[in-house]
Amino acid sequence: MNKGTFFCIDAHTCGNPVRLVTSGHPNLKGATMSEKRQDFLAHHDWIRQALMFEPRGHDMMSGSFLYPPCSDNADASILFIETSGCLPMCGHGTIGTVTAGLEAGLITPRTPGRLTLDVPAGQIEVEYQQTGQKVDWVKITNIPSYLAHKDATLEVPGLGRLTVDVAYGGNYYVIVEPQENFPGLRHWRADEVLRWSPIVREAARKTLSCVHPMDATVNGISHVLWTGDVISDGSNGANAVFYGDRAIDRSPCGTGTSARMAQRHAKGLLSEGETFVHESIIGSQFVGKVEAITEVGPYPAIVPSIQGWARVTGSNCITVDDADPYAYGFQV
Ligand code: PYC
Repeated sequence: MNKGTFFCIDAHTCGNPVRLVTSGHPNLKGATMSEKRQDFLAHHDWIRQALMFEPRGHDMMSGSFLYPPCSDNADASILFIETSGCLPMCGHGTIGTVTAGLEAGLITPRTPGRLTLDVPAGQIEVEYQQTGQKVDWVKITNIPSYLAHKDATLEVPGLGRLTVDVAYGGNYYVIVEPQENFPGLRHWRADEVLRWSPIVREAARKTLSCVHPMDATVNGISHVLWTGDVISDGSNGANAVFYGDRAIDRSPCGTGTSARMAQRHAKGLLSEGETFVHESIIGSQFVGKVEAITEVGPYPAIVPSIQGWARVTGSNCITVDDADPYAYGFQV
């Protein structure tokens, strides 16, 4: 039986995939995107599994659905999907969704060049530049980001002791700077990042609790951000962000860049108004900036922005049929 047919626009943001699903949206219960995210995970998660996992997707696949705004002041809402679940916020996903959505005429801004978007983590502001049909760049003013744990010690089985920070930028990140048991990003191969990241994440989850002070459904360390030497001109920092079970972000990671700016600001390494050009494992760049200082519950926080670009690579029509033993995907 055909369970669903999904039209999609495929794009990438600075190298990382974004699959904007343009049909087959489930009706989601809830007044906010946080509530709708919970409803999607409880009742419609098969759609994510079918569209993100192999054979229709792959380890790095991520995507989104556009929904009508939840708030009176917003233009639209985004639900993020990826191999690990539905992220509260995704920076590269937003840049790709806005680019593909505007170019296809699926988003109608009330003010040209600006959007207000509801996402599960809260509300974000977007600025963009469009030349003809093409979107040149997208800048997100992200939700407030903060340092949750500073200089925590982890005993990582097989690797040894690591000193790490944990910061929130829409998801919770363990941030690992070069040190005795980690020589730095450019001294490790990608397969070493893939090998150690789940072990580091598990060690961090065991000892470092993270619950968002304003929304307890946003909790738990989901990503590991390794840092190291830059390879691209103009970069102030480099990262490899691990997410899901075996993915390294090809983009510089919007929520990861926000988390790293919050970490650096809290440690006195980045000031209000300063920019921070962050590069990915492949050298692609986002321009980050500390836009303002704020608070998240008891935590001093920043309002970060991230600017990057996306390109549409094509469109496809995906069918999910129960008769296919791999209708809901698999992971190896
Ligand atoms: O850009 O925020 C991001 C992101 C999260 C996971 C992969 N990319």
